[in-house]
Amino acid sequence: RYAFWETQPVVQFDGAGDAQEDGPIDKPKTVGDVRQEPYPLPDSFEWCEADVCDAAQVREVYELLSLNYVEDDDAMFRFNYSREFLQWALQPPGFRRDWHVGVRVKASRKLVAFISAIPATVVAAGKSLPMVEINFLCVHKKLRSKRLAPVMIKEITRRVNLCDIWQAAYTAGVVLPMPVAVCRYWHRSLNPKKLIEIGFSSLAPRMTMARTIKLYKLPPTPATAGLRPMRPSDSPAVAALLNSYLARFKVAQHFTADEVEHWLSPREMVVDCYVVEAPSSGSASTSGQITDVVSFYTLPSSVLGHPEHKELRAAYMFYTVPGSVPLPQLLQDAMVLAASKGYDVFNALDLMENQAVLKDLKFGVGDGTLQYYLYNWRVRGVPFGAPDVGLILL
Ligand code: YNC
Ligand code: MG
Repeated sequence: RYAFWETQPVVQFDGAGDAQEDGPIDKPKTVGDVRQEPYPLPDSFEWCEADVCDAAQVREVYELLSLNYVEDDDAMFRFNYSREFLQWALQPPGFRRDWHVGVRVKASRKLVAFISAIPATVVAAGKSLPMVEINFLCVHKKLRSKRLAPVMIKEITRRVNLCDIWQAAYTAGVVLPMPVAVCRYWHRSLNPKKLIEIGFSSLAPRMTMARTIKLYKLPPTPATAGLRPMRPSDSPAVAALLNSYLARFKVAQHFTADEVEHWLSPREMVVDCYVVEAPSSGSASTSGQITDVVSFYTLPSSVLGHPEHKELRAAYMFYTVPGSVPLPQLLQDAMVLAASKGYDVFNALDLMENQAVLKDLKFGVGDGTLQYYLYNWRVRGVPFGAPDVGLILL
């Protein structure tokens, strides 16, 4: 039973409406129909906006998340998004500060909960829609199971609806009504010794540490000739390449050149992006034809209660388009670059074309699944398979 989710415009598990056309689940509304006042919070709490440009405020969000956000099932690791990462993740083109919603304790001013929305164009089964992506929903551990999350979800929905946006995409490790797709994380050891020491992985039967280290050893430099960091001036060419690639998936994001510049221009310890540029006779200041893109983002986890190791340094595969180079080589090059920068593990979902190549690249499947959801949009034929997904949320 889902006391809250059964009241929301999402596809329910009972299968009602299976035969209907793709489209909104709620009856059409206008901005004028939207409630003007914020939803009420329990008496001792109040809403706030988090200005993540402000060093003190982004630190508050950082601290809330670093102590209370997503952990693995055994509570050994907890995501530790950096402040620079949060500033990047929350401020793409068209972001709104009133979509960075916090809850404070009135008396102490302490930030105890957070939820965010950012604008994005999402294409679902051929229909392109202005949506938001919801992320970083977090309630302080001491305030769990008090039904604060449903109020926060209703409040952010209200604020998004006031901007005439009626659909959203989100992912979660929990199963809710009703996934449009289910993906799995795969993990590729870069520093197997540390991963075994912190209990992230274990020594395989009949394997020694020395043999394990040798098994995962990568070449010192990428194999792809001409692979170079993406530059902001590549954004229009990368956007064209990326959008034409993403068009083959049933659920995908669509990017403007400005969005590509934001999401893929390299940022130290936040996002790395490399491109292959076809040799051209043009001048050096303008980019020629971009044929391939590979990117990853940086999301460390805190190692909980380990005497020696405090942090697991993880790279997560981000938008990647194979062109002149096959996907396995591009991915391997990304891993080579990540290994040389000191990451411990390279993670990838089994979405897009990854499923077919992960095993050969020595990835192992993780436990748990990542569910993809759409709010107020029905799509026939769901759940889609992971290879139908061309959307990566942070
Ligand atoms: C979750 N992750 O089922 P029912 S992912 C959505 N996403 O409702 P309470 C969730 N709903 O079953 P707690 C959820 N987890 O009665 C739980 N729920 O229908 C549902 N964890 O609320 C749950 N971050 O406040 C139940 O639970 C109801 O105190 C119970 O708070 C939940 O960011 C939470 O995993 C997750 O901080 C905040 O456990 C808390 O437990 C926590 O009593 C650790 O809530 C961190 C964590 C979630 C990461 C994420 C995506 C969130 C998507 C939210 C949905 C957006 C809908 C679209 C809105 C815009 C629409 C437009 C236009
Ligand atoms: Mg609660």
